[in-house]
Amino acid sequence: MAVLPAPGLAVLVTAWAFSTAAPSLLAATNSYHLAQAYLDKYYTKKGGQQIGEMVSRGGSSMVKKLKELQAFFGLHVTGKLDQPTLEMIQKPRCGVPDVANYRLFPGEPKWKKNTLTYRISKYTPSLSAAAVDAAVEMALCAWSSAVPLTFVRTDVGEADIMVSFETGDHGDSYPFDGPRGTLAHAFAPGEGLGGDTHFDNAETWTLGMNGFNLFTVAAHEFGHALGLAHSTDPSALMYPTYKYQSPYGFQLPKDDVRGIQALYGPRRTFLGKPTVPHIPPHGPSTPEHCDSSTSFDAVTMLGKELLFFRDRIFWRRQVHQPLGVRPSTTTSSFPQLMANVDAAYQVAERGTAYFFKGPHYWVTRGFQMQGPPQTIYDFGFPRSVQRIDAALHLQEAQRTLFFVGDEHYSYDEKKRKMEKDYPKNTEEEFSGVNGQIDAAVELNGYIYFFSGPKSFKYDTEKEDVVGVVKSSSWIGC
Ligand code: TQI
Ligand code: CA
Ligand code: ZN
Ligand code: ZN
Repeated sequence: MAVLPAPGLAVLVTAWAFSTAAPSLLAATNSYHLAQAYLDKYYTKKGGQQIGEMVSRGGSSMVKKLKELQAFFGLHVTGKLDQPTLEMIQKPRCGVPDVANYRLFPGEPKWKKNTLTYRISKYTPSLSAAAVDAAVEMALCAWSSAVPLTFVRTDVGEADIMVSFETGDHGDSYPFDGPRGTLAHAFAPGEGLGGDTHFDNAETWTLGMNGFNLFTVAAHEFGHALGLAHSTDPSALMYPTYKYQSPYGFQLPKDDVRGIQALYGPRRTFLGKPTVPHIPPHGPSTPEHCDSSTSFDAVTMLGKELLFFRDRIFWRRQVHQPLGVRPSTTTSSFPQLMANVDAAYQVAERGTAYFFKGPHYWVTRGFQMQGPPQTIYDFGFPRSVQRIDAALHLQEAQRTLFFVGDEHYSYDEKKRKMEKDYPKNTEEEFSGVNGQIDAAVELNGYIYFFSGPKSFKYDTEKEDVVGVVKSSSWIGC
C-alpha cells in the first residue's frame, strides 16, 4: 500500500513565494525579481489562500525548498536558482495546452473495481453532519462524472474510502498539526488505509469562502484517494495550492479529467446523459425494475424530459417518446443528494427545479445544483411537516401543490407564499384519487398521480380520474 502524505511538497512550492529572506540563494537581483514575478503570477491566486501563507513560519532551509521545487518540476535537483530553473520560470506555462501535467503515484496504484464504498465515520464541530455529507458527496461526484466509478455510501463497517475528521496524532503516523499547515491527507488506492481520507479537525471547515472550503479540499484529497498525485498545471484541482472552488456547477478541470481517465477510462454517461446509446446489460429488459409493484418516490419534468425517481435510481424519458422504449437508468452521475428524494417539481418558466428530501430542498437548473440545501420551512410549512410526499406544479395556475399524508398545501409561486385555507383533504379535492400520493406531475393538461403501483390520470376539467395504469408502464415495462 502506498502511503502518500509527504506533507512537505504541497507546502514548500508556495512557501517560497512568501519568503523575503535569503536573497543570497538567488543568483542576481534581476533573477530574484523574475522569480518573484513568476511566483506572484502562478502561485498567487486571487481569492484563494495559499498553502505558503499557512506555513510560512520557518523550518526547512531555502535550499531544501528549492530542491523540492526542482524535483516537483522534474528538473535537476541542485538547490540553486540555476539556468534550467530560471528557464522553467520563464517558460510560458499556459501556452502549452496539450501537455499532460497530472501525475500518478509510483506504481500507478488504482482501484480494481468500479463501485467503491465510502463512509464518513467521524464528523467535525465546524459543520453540521448534513453539510459534511453534502460536501463529501459533491466532491466524489466531481470525479465520478468523468470516469466509470460509482460511490456508494455506507454507515457501517469498513468502507473502501473511510472519511474522518481527526485531531493531532490519530494513529497513522501522519499526525495533524493544529490550525493551518496540513489540512488533510489521503492514502492512495489499496487495502486497509488505502483510499482513507483524513481532515484536520483543528481547521475551520466551511461551505463558503472563509476558512477552508470542505468541498475544495475533499475534491483534492479524493483525487489522491483515487490515484492522482499533484499536477503541475496551475488550473488543476490537483495543483498543490489551495484555491476556493464552488461545488455548484463545478467542472473538473481538463488536466484532472485527463489524469483520472488515464487510470479508469472515460465514463459512458455524464450528468445522466449517455455519451453513447444505452445498452441494457441483460437483454431488452431489466426485470427487477419492472415488476408490477414498481412505485416512484418522485416524478418531475426536468427541461424537456420526464424523470422518475425511486431509491437511488432514476429513469428519464422524453415526454413524446412512445411507451415501450426503455429509458436509461443511472445511479451515479446524478448527485447522490438526489437519492431517495421525496418529491420534485419544475417551474419551466424559471428554468428551475426543486427537489425535496426530509426537511430540506435543493434548487437545480437542469442537473446543476444552484446552492446549498435549504429548509422546507422557507415555503411556510408548519413544523409538524417533516417531509413531503409529492409536489405538483400547475403551470397555468402558477401554484404548486404539496402532498403530505392525506392532505395537500397550495403554494403561490407568483407571490412565493403558501395559500391560506390549506391544507385540504386530497381525496375530497381530487375525487377518484385514493391512497397516499407518492408523486405527481402535470402533463399535457392532465395531472398524473402516482400512488404505489398505480398511476391515475386526472382530468382537471371533468374533475375526475379518467384512467388508471400501472406505474411501471411509465418506464417502459
Ligand atoms: N495536504 C497534502 C495534500 O493533500 C498532503 C500531501 C503533501 C500530499 N504532499 C503530498 C498528498 C503528495 C499526496 C501526495 O496535498 S495539505 C491542498 C492544496 C492540502 C493541500 O493539507 O497540504 C489541498 C490539502 F495544496 F492543494 F491546496 C488539500 Cl486542496
Ligand atoms: Ca492543520
Ligand atoms: Zn491520517
Ligand atoms: Zn495534495
